[in-house]
Amino acid sequence: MGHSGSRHKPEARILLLGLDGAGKSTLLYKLKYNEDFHTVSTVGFNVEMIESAW
Ligand SMILES: Nc1nc2c(ncn2[C@@H]2O[C@H](COP(=O)(O)OP(=O)(O)OP(=O)(O)O)[C@@H](O)[C@H]2O)c(=O)[nH]1
Ligand SMILES: [Mg+2]
Repeated sequence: MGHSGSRHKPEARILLLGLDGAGKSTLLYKLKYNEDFHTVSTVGFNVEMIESAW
């Protein structure tokens, strides 16, 4: 819900699919925190919400 005058921001749900060790988690946390993370192999899956300034 937005108050009058606020612009609706489009939302997207993105699935990132790749082989083990392809760099999916690295890319996800780079996009979210703009930092290089030391990752460990993901058990299950990672879900993050990212808000862009666009
Ligand atoms: N050279 C290089 N290494 C990368 C790049 N992206 C990630 N890596 C390295 O690749 C390794 C695996 O990265 P992850 O992000 O954990 O890969 P993942 O796809 O999430 O792996 P799983 O969780 O096992 O499926 C890590 O050691 C990263 O530092 C890249 O662009 N270039
Ligand atoms: Mg991973």
